[in-house]
Amino acid sequence: MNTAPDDSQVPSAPGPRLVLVRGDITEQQVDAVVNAANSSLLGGGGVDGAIHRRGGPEVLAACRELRASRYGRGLPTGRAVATTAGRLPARWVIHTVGPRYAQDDDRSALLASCYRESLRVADELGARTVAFPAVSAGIYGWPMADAARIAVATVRATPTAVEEVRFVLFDDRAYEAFAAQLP
Ligand code: AR6
Repeated sequence: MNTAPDDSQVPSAPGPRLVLVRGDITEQQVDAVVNAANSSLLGGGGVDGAIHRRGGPEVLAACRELRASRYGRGLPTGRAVATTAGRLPARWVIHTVGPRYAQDDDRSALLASCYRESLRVADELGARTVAFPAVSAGIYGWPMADAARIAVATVRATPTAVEEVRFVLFDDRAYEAFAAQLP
């Protein structure tokens, strides 16, 4: 009799529960909130501006420290790094730098990397609940339907101990684009 283990019977990790919320990411009570940052880590508009405004000076101070210690040339596109969440109702902010959309250059691997790297950092922190915005789909111009497809597919394909991934969508258009990716 063949007693070799049957891979098909090894229970595989179920992966995080995917939740959609229409709202403001700075109001989410989660372990980690992901920021759609830029390489400078020094703030900007959109989600980045809202996170720094609501998180307060502690977040900026932590970002400046990262610039001084590890990212003098800026955080590369597709990477992620964590700081305190300051006054946000979360424990950490995970800053990731999405690619700018370019019609003549396929940068989707970099956008996927933002989600994968953010989950890797979340795992290092021990975060169990993580809120993501639609990275790159605002000021960086990524078409929303494609941004949603990459976000959901990448989170589904990434092994992680995170139990809940919450996509926090600011408007109906974003919410519907993400909803179209879920059963
Ligand atoms: N909560 C949830 N989603 C939001 C919020 C919020 N408070 N505010 C905006 N959105 P963006 P990007 C949505 O522009 O495209 C900054 O200047 C927004 O409607 O924040 O990655 C950085 O410093 C859109 O659907 O991020 C960079 O320079 C999505 O979040 C650059 O913008 C992402 O929009 C990054 O651009």
